[in-house]
Amino acid sequence: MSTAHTPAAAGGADEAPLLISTEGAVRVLTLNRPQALNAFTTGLLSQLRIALDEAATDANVRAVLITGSGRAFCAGQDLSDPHIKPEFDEHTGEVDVHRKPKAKDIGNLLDHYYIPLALRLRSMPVPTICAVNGVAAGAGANFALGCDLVLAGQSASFIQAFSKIGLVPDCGGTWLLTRLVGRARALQLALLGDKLPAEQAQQWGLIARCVADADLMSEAMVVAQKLSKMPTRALVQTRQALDASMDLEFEDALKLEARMQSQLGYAHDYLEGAAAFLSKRPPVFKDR
Ligand code: T3D
Repeated sequence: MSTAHTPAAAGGADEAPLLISTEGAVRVLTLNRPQALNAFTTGLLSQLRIALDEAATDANVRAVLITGSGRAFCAGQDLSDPHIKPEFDEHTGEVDVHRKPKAKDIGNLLDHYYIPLALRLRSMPVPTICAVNGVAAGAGANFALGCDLVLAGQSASFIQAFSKIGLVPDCGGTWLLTRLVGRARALQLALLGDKLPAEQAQQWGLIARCVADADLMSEAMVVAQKLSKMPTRALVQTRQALDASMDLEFEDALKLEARMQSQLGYAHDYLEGAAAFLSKRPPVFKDR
Protein backbone atom coordinates (compact mmCIF):
# COMPACT_ATOMS: atom_id res chain seq x y z
CA MET A 1 0.00 0.00 0.00
CA SER A 2 1.25 3.49 -0.81
CA THR A 3 0.57 6.53 1.36
CA ALA A 4 1.59 10.09 0.55
CA HIS A 5 1.99 13.31 2.45
CA THR A 6 3.82 16.58 1.94
CA PRO A 7 5.34 18.60 4.74
CA ALA A 8 3.88 22.02 5.56
CA ALA A 9 5.59 24.44 3.18
CA ALA A 10 5.55 27.93 1.79
CA GLY A 11 3.01 28.69 -0.95
CA GLY A 12 3.53 29.59 -4.62
CA ALA A 13 5.28 27.52 -7.26
CA ASP A 14 7.24 25.83 -4.49
CA GLU A 15 4.22 24.72 -2.51
CA ALA A 16 5.53 21.18 -2.27
CA PRO A 17 9.21 21.13 -3.28
CA LEU A 18 9.49 17.65 -1.79
CA LEU A 19 6.92 14.89 -2.16
CA ILE A 20 6.91 12.17 0.46
CA SER A 21 5.19 8.80 0.16
CA THR A 22 5.56 5.34 1.61
CA GLU A 23 5.30 1.94 -0.10
CA GLY A 24 5.46 -0.89 2.40
CA ALA A 25 8.59 -0.14 4.43
CA VAL A 26 10.12 2.07 1.71
CA ARG A 27 10.00 5.86 2.17
CA VAL A 28 9.99 7.60 -1.21
CA LEU A 29 11.25 11.20 -1.43
CA THR A 30 10.68 13.02 -4.73
CA LEU A 31 12.40 16.34 -5.46
CA ASN A 32 9.59 18.40 -6.91
CA ARG A 33 10.66 21.66 -8.54
CA PRO A 34 10.46 20.47 -12.16
CA GLN A 35 10.20 24.07 -13.45
CA ALA A 36 13.85 24.54 -12.32
CA LEU A 37 15.01 20.95 -12.92
CA ASN A 38 14.54 20.30 -9.18
CA ALA A 39 17.40 22.67 -8.31
CA PHE A 40 18.07 22.96 -4.59
CA THR A 41 16.70 26.02 -2.79
CA THR A 42 17.29 26.45 0.92
CA GLY A 43 13.62 25.47 1.34
CA LEU A 44 14.07 22.18 -0.54
CA LEU A 45 17.35 21.43 1.25
CA SER A 46 15.67 21.95 4.63
CA GLN A 47 12.70 19.78 3.74
CA LEU A 48 14.96 17.04 2.46
CA ARG A 49 16.94 17.00 5.67
CA ILE A 50 13.80 16.96 7.81
CA ALA A 51 12.35 14.14 5.70
CA LEU A 52 15.56 12.11 6.09
CA ASP A 53 15.49 12.76 9.85
CA GLU A 54 11.90 11.52 9.97
CA ALA A 55 12.75 8.40 7.97
CA ALA A 56 15.73 7.75 10.23
CA THR A 57 13.62 7.81 13.38
CA ASP A 58 10.57 5.97 12.04
CA ALA A 59 10.97 2.32 12.98
CA ASN A 60 8.60 1.31 10.16
CA VAL A 61 10.91 2.70 7.49
CA ARG A 62 13.54 0.18 6.34
CA ALA A 63 14.79 1.82 3.11
CA VAL A 64 14.69 5.27 1.51
CA LEU A 65 14.27 5.79 -2.24
CA ILE A 66 15.05 9.23 -3.67
CA THR A 67 14.12 10.48 -7.15
CA GLY A 68 13.09 13.63 -9.02
CA SER A 69 9.92 14.71 -10.79
CA GLY A 70 9.87 15.80 -14.43
CA ARG A 71 12.76 15.43 -16.87
CA ALA A 72 15.65 15.99 -14.44
CA PHE A 73 16.88 14.54 -11.17
CA CYS A 74 18.42 17.78 -9.84
CA ALA A 75 20.37 20.67 -11.39
CA GLY A 76 22.27 21.35 -8.16
CA GLN A 77 22.10 24.59 -6.25
CA ASP A 78 19.40 26.95 -7.54
CA LEU A 79 21.60 29.78 -8.72
CA SER A 80 18.73 32.27 -8.49
CA ASP A 81 18.14 31.57 -4.79
CA PRO A 82 18.40 34.95 -3.00
CA HIS A 83 20.78 33.38 -0.45
CA ILE A 84 23.54 33.13 -3.06
CA LYS A 85 22.39 34.95 -6.21
CA PRO A 86 25.26 37.21 -7.27
CA GLU A 87 24.69 40.89 -8.01
CA PHE A 88 24.83 41.78 -11.71
CA ASP A 89 23.09 44.03 -14.22
CA GLU A 90 19.87 42.18 -15.10
CA HIS A 91 19.69 43.98 -18.50
CA THR A 92 23.20 43.31 -19.79
CA GLY A 93 23.90 40.19 -17.72
CA GLU A 94 27.29 41.73 -16.88
CA VAL A 95 28.97 41.92 -13.50
CA ASP A 96 29.94 45.54 -12.84
CA VAL A 97 33.62 45.26 -12.00
CA HIS A 98 33.74 48.82 -10.65
CA ARG A 99 30.99 48.27 -8.13
CA LYS A 100 32.03 46.20 -5.15
CA PRO A 101 29.52 43.35 -5.07
CA LYS A 102 27.96 42.59 -1.72
CA ALA A 103 29.77 39.49 -0.55
CA LYS A 104 27.65 36.35 -0.20
CA ASP A 105 29.48 33.63 1.60
CA ILE A 106 28.74 30.42 -0.27
CA GLY A 107 30.67 28.49 2.37
CA ASN A 108 28.01 29.61 4.82
CA LEU A 109 25.34 27.95 2.68
CA LEU A 110 27.36 24.75 2.68
CA ASP A 111 27.88 24.87 6.45
CA HIS A 112 24.19 25.35 7.17
CA TYR A 113 22.52 23.26 4.48
CA TYR A 114 24.74 20.97 2.38
CA ILE A 115 27.07 19.60 5.04
CA PRO A 116 24.26 18.60 7.45
CA LEU A 117 22.34 17.08 4.52
CA ALA A 118 25.29 15.09 3.19
CA LEU A 119 26.14 13.84 6.68
CA ARG A 120 22.51 12.91 7.35
CA LEU A 121 22.35 10.93 4.10
CA ARG A 122 25.63 9.11 4.74
CA SER A 123 24.65 8.15 8.29
CA MET A 124 21.12 6.92 7.57
CA PRO A 125 20.29 3.87 9.70
CA VAL A 126 18.63 2.29 6.65
CA PRO A 127 19.86 1.73 3.07
CA THR A 128 19.38 4.58 0.60
CA ILE A 129 18.66 4.15 -3.09
CA CYS A 130 18.70 6.90 -5.69
CA ALA A 131 16.72 6.62 -8.93
CA VAL A 132 18.33 9.23 -11.19
CA ASN A 133 15.60 10.02 -13.70
CA GLY A 134 17.41 12.69 -15.74
CA VAL A 135 20.30 15.10 -15.51
CA ALA A 136 22.04 15.29 -12.12
CA ALA A 137 24.32 18.33 -11.98
CA GLY A 138 26.53 19.95 -9.35
CA ALA A 139 25.36 19.23 -5.82
CA GLY A 140 22.48 17.25 -7.37
CA ALA A 141 24.96 14.77 -8.82
CA ASN A 142 26.91 14.44 -5.60
CA PHE A 143 23.82 14.12 -3.45
CA ALA A 144 22.76 11.20 -5.69
CA LEU A 145 26.23 9.64 -5.50
CA GLY A 146 26.06 9.84 -1.70
CA CYS A 147 23.29 7.23 -1.69
CA ASP A 148 24.14 3.56 -1.15
CA LEU A 149 22.87 2.30 -4.50
CA VAL A 150 22.44 4.54 -7.53
CA LEU A 151 20.31 3.46 -10.49
CA ALA A 152 19.92 5.77 -13.46
CA GLY A 153 17.67 5.85 -16.49
CA GLN A 154 19.38 5.54 -19.86
CA SER A 155 18.76 9.21 -20.69
CA ALA A 156 20.14 10.42 -17.35
CA SER A 157 23.55 12.02 -17.01
CA PHE A 158 25.96 13.31 -14.39
CA ILE A 159 27.65 16.72 -14.58
CA GLN A 160 30.21 18.15 -12.16
CA ALA A 161 29.02 21.63 -13.14
CA PHE A 162 31.07 23.45 -10.49
CA SER A 163 34.18 24.33 -12.53
CA LYS A 164 32.00 26.08 -15.12
CA ILE A 165 30.92 28.64 -12.51
CA GLY A 166 34.26 28.93 -10.74
CA LEU A 167 33.66 26.57 -7.82
CA VAL A 168 35.04 23.23 -6.56
CA PRO A 169 32.89 20.10 -6.34
CA ASP A 170 30.92 20.12 -3.09
CA CYS A 171 28.27 18.07 -1.28
CA GLY A 172 30.96 15.40 -0.84
CA GLY A 173 32.03 15.38 -4.49
CA THR A 174 35.78 15.49 -3.89
CA TRP A 175 35.60 12.55 -1.47
CA LEU A 176 33.07 10.50 -3.43
CA LEU A 177 34.47 10.92 -6.94
CA THR A 178 38.04 9.87 -6.13
CA ARG A 179 36.77 6.80 -4.28
CA LEU A 180 34.23 5.82 -6.93
CA VAL A 181 36.18 6.30 -10.14
CA GLY A 182 39.79 7.08 -9.12
CA ARG A 183 41.83 10.27 -9.41
CA ALA A 184 42.24 10.42 -13.20
CA ARG A 185 38.53 10.13 -13.98
CA ALA A 186 37.55 12.27 -10.98
CA LEU A 187 39.79 15.04 -12.31
CA GLN A 188 38.42 14.64 -15.83
CA LEU A 189 34.84 14.98 -14.55
CA ALA A 190 35.58 17.81 -12.13
CA LEU A 191 37.86 19.92 -14.32
CA LEU A 192 35.99 19.71 -17.62
CA GLY A 193 32.48 19.63 -16.15
CA ASP A 194 31.30 17.58 -19.13
CA LYS A 195 28.15 15.49 -19.17
CA LEU A 196 28.74 11.80 -18.33
CA PRO A 197 25.90 9.69 -19.76
CA ALA A 198 24.37 7.11 -17.42
CA GLU A 199 25.64 4.13 -19.44
CA GLN A 200 29.22 5.35 -19.19
CA ALA A 201 28.71 6.19 -15.52
CA GLN A 202 27.86 2.53 -14.97
CA GLN A 203 30.89 1.37 -17.00
CA TRP A 204 33.12 3.63 -14.91
CA GLY A 205 31.70 2.30 -11.65
CA LEU A 206 30.25 5.70 -10.71
CA ILE A 207 26.80 4.18 -10.30
CA ALA A 208 25.47 0.68 -9.73
CA ARG A 209 23.18 0.30 -12.75
CA CYS A 210 21.84 2.00 -15.86
CA VAL A 211 18.36 0.80 -16.87
CA ALA A 212 15.77 1.68 -19.51
CA ASP A 213 14.04 4.96 -18.65
CA ALA A 214 10.63 3.30 -18.60
CA ASP A 215 11.83 0.71 -16.07
CA LEU A 216 13.73 3.03 -13.72
CA MET A 217 11.17 3.50 -10.96
CA SER A 218 9.94 -0.10 -10.98
CA GLU A 219 13.53 -1.45 -10.93
CA ALA A 220 14.54 0.98 -8.17
CA MET A 221 11.46 0.03 -6.15
CA VAL A 222 12.26 -3.70 -6.51
CA VAL A 223 15.75 -3.03 -5.14
CA ALA A 224 14.37 -0.84 -2.32
CA GLN A 225 11.72 -3.41 -1.35
CA LYS A 226 14.32 -6.19 -1.38
CA LEU A 227 16.67 -4.19 0.87
CA SER A 228 13.78 -3.28 3.19
CA LYS A 229 13.27 -6.97 3.94
CA MET A 230 16.94 -7.64 4.66
CA PRO A 231 18.82 -7.28 7.99
CA THR A 232 18.99 -3.47 8.14
CA ARG A 233 21.64 -3.20 10.82
CA ALA A 234 24.02 -5.48 8.93
CA LEU A 235 23.45 -3.50 5.71
CA VAL A 236 24.24 -0.21 7.39
CA GLN A 237 27.33 -1.58 9.13
CA THR A 238 28.46 -2.96 5.76
CA ARG A 239 28.31 0.58 4.36
CA GLN A 240 30.28 1.85 7.37
CA ALA A 241 32.91 -0.88 7.08
CA LEU A 242 33.40 -0.35 3.34
CA ASP A 243 33.74 3.43 3.80
CA ALA A 244 36.16 3.01 6.71
CA SER A 245 38.26 0.43 4.84
CA MET A 246 39.55 3.12 2.45
CA ASP A 247 41.55 4.65 5.28
CA LEU A 248 42.50 1.48 7.17
CA GLU A 249 45.44 -0.91 7.06
CA PHE A 250 44.40 -4.47 6.14
CA GLU A 251 44.81 -5.70 9.70
CA ASP A 252 42.72 -2.85 11.07
CA ALA A 253 39.98 -3.64 8.54
CA LEU A 254 40.03 -7.26 9.75
CA LYS A 255 39.67 -6.05 13.33
CA LEU A 256 36.82 -3.71 12.46
CA GLU A 257 35.01 -6.59 10.73
CA ALA A 258 35.49 -8.73 13.85
CA ARG A 259 34.10 -6.00 16.14
CA MET A 260 31.06 -5.59 13.92
CA GLN A 261 30.43 -9.35 13.69
CA SER A 262 30.76 -9.50 17.44
CA GLN A 263 27.90 -7.02 17.90
CA LEU A 264 25.77 -8.36 15.05
CA GLY A 265 26.19 -11.93 16.24
CA TYR A 266 24.15 -11.15 19.37
CA ALA A 267 21.40 -9.35 17.45
CA HIS A 268 18.01 -10.84 16.61
CA ASP A 269 18.62 -10.70 12.88
CA TYR A 270 21.65 -13.00 12.91
CA LEU A 271 19.87 -15.53 15.14
CA GLU A 272 16.81 -15.31 12.88
CA GLY A 273 18.86 -15.59 9.68
CA ALA A 274 20.80 -18.63 10.85
CA ALA A 275 17.73 -20.32 12.38
CA ALA A 276 15.68 -19.70 9.22
CA PHE A 277 18.44 -21.13 7.04
CA LEU A 278 18.85 -24.24 9.19
CA SER A 279 15.11 -24.85 9.42
CA LYS A 280 14.64 -24.16 5.68
CA ARG A 281 12.11 -21.33 6.12
CA PRO A 282 12.17 -17.71 4.94
CA PRO A 283 13.65 -15.34 7.54
CA VAL A 284 11.76 -12.37 9.00
CA PHE A 285 14.24 -9.66 9.90
CA LYS A 286 13.23 -7.06 12.48
CA ASP A 287 16.27 -5.17 13.78
CA ARG A 288 16.85 -1.59 12.82
O1 T3D B 1 26.37 29.22 -4.68
C1 T3D B 1 26.55 28.04 -4.96
O2 T3D B 1 26.44 27.70 -6.13
C2 T3D B 1 26.91 27.07 -3.86
C3 T3D B 1 26.49 25.70 -4.06
C4 T3D B 1 26.97 24.97 -5.03
C5 T3D B 1 26.43 23.66 -5.34
C6 T3D B 1 26.12 23.51 -6.80
O3 T3D B 1 25.31 22.70 -7.12
S1 T3D B 1 26.96 24.47 -7.93
C7 T3D B 1 26.28 23.95 -9.49
C8 T3D B 1 24.98 24.59 -9.79
N1 T3D B 1 24.37 24.01 -10.95
C9 T3D B 1 24.73 24.34 -12.19
O4 T3D B 1 25.61 25.11 -12.44
C10 T3D B 1 23.93 23.68 -13.30
C11 T3D B 1 23.17 24.74 -14.08
N2 T3D B 1 22.29 24.13 -15.05
C12 T3D B 1 22.73 23.64 -16.20
O5 T3D B 1 23.90 23.62 -16.51
C13 T3D B 1 21.69 23.11 -17.13
O6 T3D B 1 20.44 23.62 -16.76
C14 T3D B 1 21.61 21.54 -17.15
C15 T3D B 1 22.86 20.99 -17.86
C16 T3D B 1 21.48 20.97 -15.77
C17 T3D B 1 20.36 21.12 -17.98
O7 T3D B 1 20.40 21.77 -19.25
P1 T3D B 1 19.07 21.81 -20.15
O8 T3D B 1 19.46 22.44 -21.45
O9 T3D B 1 18.48 20.44 -20.19
O10 T3D B 1 18.01 22.72 -19.35
P2 T3D B 1 18.02 24.32 -19.19
O11 T3D B 1 17.24 24.93 -20.32
O12 T3D B 1 19.41 24.82 -18.97
O13 T3D B 1 17.21 24.50 -17.80
C18 T3D B 1 15.77 24.41 -17.75
C19 T3D B 1 15.28 25.45 -16.75
O14 T3D B 1 15.83 25.13 -15.45
C20 T3D B 1 15.78 26.85 -17.11
O15 T3D B 1 14.80 27.75 -16.66
P3 T3D B 1 13.84 28.52 -17.75
O16 T3D B 1 14.74 29.20 -18.71
O17 T3D B 1 13.06 27.39 -18.39
O18 T3D B 1 13.00 29.43 -16.92
C21 T3D B 1 17.01 26.99 -16.23
O19 T3D B 1 17.33 28.33 -15.95
C22 T3D B 1 16.56 26.27 -14.97
N3 T3D B 1 17.73 25.80 -14.21
C23 T3D B 1 18.55 24.79 -14.53
N4 T3D B 1 19.49 24.68 -13.62
C24 T3D B 1 19.29 25.63 -12.71
C25 T3D B 1 18.15 26.36 -13.08
N5 T3D B 1 17.68 27.39 -12.36
C26 T3D B 1 18.38 27.72 -11.26
N6 T3D B 1 19.47 27.06 -10.84
C27 T3D B 1 19.96 26.02 -11.53
N7 T3D B 1 21.03 25.34 -11.07
